[in-house]
Amino acid sequence: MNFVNTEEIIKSAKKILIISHINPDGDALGSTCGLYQAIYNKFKKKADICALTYVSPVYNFLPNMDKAKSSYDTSLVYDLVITVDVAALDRLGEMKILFDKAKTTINIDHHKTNNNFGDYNYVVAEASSTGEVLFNLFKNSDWEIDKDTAECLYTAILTDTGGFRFDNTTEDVFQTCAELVRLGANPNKIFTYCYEQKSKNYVMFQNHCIGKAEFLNNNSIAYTTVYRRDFEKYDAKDDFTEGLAEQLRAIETTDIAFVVKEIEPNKICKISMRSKKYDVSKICSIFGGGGHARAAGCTIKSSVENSVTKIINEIKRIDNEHSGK
Ligand SMILES: [Mn+2]
Repeated sequence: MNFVNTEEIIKSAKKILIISHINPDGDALGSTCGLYQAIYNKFKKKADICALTYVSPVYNFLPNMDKAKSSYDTSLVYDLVITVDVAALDRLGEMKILFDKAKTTINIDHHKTNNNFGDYNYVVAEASSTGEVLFNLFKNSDWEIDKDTAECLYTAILTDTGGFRFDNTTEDVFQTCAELVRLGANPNKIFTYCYEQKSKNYVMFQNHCIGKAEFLNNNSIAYTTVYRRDFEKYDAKDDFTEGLAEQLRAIETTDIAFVVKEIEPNKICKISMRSKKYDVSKICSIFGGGGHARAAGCTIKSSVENSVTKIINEIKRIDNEHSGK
């Protein structure tokens, strides 16, 4: 896969926009900033980049991150809009209007469910990350990967593989990252930026939530509840709950871990669920949610207490089916 079909389009486009999904993660931002740099190096052309809505300050270290806009002019019509790490168009949020109006669109992604919504599509489901897809596109098209681009792509791959731990951590990932390090990406520096810039409040909030975890079924089910008052106490941002379910899953006896997060008291809760062997996307789909087998989520319109009861009942029901009870 290479840019043979689209190089002329990128070259001739006067106004280019690079966007990713809302609430962008490391892959989304690393890919956005890396592609910006690569297009600049190749064509001496500055694209617009836009990142909505909650953008973690953790990624401020990325080259070109200072150029990312948090708002945009809806009257603009771009010659070319390139989406990176966008599985489906609804993931663009309000930025979809700019995609819809664009003269030409290019879709670069690695989600299996991507339905090739662009005029030109570079979707590689086997790739660990959009950063890895971009790396191969740049290599195969003889585009320069300078130090800044390498740092962006390395960040994308590092974060989407969970720090080289998830099952998408392939030999290709290490080959690619070895080359990115050769090109100037500093693994320790990037790791420190991505994973060791936590605020005191974040760590204390996570400890608080883990500290009140509950355990059921011989500790095979682990869960915790997070109320609005917990958020207020630690001045917690919405993403402070990230990683809580993984911490509970990491306990040796845990089969299923979940976190119930109060969104609106007595009305709406968000649930994130993790497992070691069960397909928790099935449990979440009962409540209108979904996701992957080992990581899924849903929203329940009820109080925290009722949500916990509903989920535990479903887990027990599925557990009984498994054991033939
Ligand atoms: Mn990704």
